[in-house]
Amino acid sequence: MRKVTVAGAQLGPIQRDEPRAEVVTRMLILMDEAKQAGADLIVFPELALTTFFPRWYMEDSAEIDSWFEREMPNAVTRPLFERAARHGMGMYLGYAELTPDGHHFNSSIIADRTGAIVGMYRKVHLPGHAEFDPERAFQHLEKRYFEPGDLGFPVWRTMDGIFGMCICNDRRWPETYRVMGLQGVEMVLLGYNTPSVNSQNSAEGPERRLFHNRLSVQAGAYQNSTWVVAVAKAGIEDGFPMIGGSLIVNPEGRIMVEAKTEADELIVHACDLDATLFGKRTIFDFARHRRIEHYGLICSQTGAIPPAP
Ligand code: CDT
Repeated sequence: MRKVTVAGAQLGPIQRDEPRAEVVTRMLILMDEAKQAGADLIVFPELALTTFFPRWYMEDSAEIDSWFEREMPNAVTRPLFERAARHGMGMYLGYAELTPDGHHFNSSIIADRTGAIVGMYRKVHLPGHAEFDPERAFQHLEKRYFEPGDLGFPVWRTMDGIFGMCICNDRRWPETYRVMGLQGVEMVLLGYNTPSVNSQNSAEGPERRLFHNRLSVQAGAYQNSTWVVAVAKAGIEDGFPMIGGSLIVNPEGRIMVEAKTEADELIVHACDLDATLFGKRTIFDFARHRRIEHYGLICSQTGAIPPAP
C-alpha cells in the first residue's frame, strides 16, 4: 500500500481588494488543519492567491501585471512553502505567473514534502474571450491575460508516486487525462474557478455546473485508473457566484469525499496509490490496445472537422 493522505483545501471567495498576505493566512490555517487530519499533501485552487481577476477588463499593463507573481516562492508566499516543509506536506498551488522574459501564464506548481518545487504546469485550455463584450452577463477574459501553456502535460515521480497537474477548464478535455494516463499517472491534482452560471447560457446554473464537474473528473479518473483531486475557489467573489463541489475521486471513478460548503473547507481522504494498479493492468492495458491507426483524428493537428451546420 502506498498511502497519500490528501487534503483538498477549498477556498471561499477572495475579494478584489483582499491582499495576498491575508489569503496566505487563510491558507496557513487550512494547512494546520490538514496536518491535524494527517495529510501528506495539500491541494489549493487555481489562481489561489487573488480574486479571479480575469473577470475584470483591464488595459493598463502595470495593473494587469500586479495580479501576477514574478517568482515562486516570493516574499508573500514563502510562508506556505516553509509551513508545508515543517509539516512534511507536499503542496499544489495555482497562481498567475509572469516570467522574467515577460510571458504570462495561468500556472501551478507541485512541491514535495521538503517544500522544494518539483514540477510546474501552465494551463493549456484557456476559456473565455480576449475582448470585452457588453452583451455578456459577465466577462471571462483568460484569453486576454494568459498565453496557452507551453509545457504539455508532464508527470512527476515524487512522494512515492506519479503525479500530474492540470487547471480548471483542462478537466473538461479527455485528452488532458489521457496524456498523463499514458505516462502512468497515479494522481492528478487540479484547481478551478467555475462561475455558477454559464455567461452564454443562463439555463446552465449551479446544478448543471456541479454535474459537469463531477462527470468530467469521475470519467477522467475511471478512464485512466488514476486518483483525481479537484479543488475549487468558491462562493460569491466580487459579486459573482462560483461553484464549490471540491472532490476526491478514486481510480474507479467513485467520489470519496466532496465539499459541502462554498467557504474555506478541507476535504481529506487517505488515497492508496496502489489502487490504480488493477485498472492499469487490466482494462487500460494501453501498451497492448493502443494503435495509432485508430486514433488518427485526435493525433493529427489537421483532423477532419465537420463543417458547421
Ligand atoms: N477558470 C476556468 O477555466 N473556468 C472555466 C469556466 C469558463 S466559462 C467561460 C471552467 O471550465 O470551469
